[in-house]
Amino acid sequence: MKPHETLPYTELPDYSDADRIERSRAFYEAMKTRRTCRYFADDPVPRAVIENAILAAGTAPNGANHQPWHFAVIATPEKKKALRAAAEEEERAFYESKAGAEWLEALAPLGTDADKPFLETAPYLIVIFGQRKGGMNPGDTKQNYYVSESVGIATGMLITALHDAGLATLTHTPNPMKFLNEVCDRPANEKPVMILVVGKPAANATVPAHATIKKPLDQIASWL
Ligand code: IYR
Repeated sequence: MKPHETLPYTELPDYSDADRIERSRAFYEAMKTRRTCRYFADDPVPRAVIENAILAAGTAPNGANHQPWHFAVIATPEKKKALRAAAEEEERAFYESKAGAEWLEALAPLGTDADKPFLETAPYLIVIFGQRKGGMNPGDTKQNYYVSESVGIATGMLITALHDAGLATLTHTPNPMKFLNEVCDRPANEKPVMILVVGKPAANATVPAHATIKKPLDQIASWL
């Protein structure tokens, strides 16, 4: 390593091997209950939960620690309505022509269509942007690196934090998403990556059976 300013590594708990196995098993059990949700209750959720989850997402590993992300939290009925109208317009074009037969066939077991009522029902829509430029400090115009990887990891951590707080999420990606810059008042050099719909599931919420089938370990991992 080259000389650089350092601090001691974070103190991690010195678990026994048995504890590590048990904790990792319990964490898997907890994560296994996460489901993408398309039916939300309109119950309010404290803003502090969202703030803490975003802070957790902001600890994600990322390119050169430039932290190339922005989380625009939409919580007002007016903004949700505007976002829904714009998203549904894109979705209608997608389902009517852009998707194509193969894509529509892949989506059939999920039952999705262009109607997105949850965009107005759920208490929060977190619009996640990747910043191509920005560096670490406000006003910086430095190049950012590995933006999609960094934002993808942060989004995974955000979803995990919200699941841990007992909230349901939906990763929603209308296509194209450029309209989100205007709705969220973000500069043109930021790229909308996805909308994370957040809230409690509706009392009668269902999930597609298709989505509950997960690949077994021997299909997703190899040991060399
Ligand atoms: N964005 C559309 C279509 C869609 C695409 C995929 I790939 C999905 O896994 C789910 C939906 C929509 O939200 O309906």
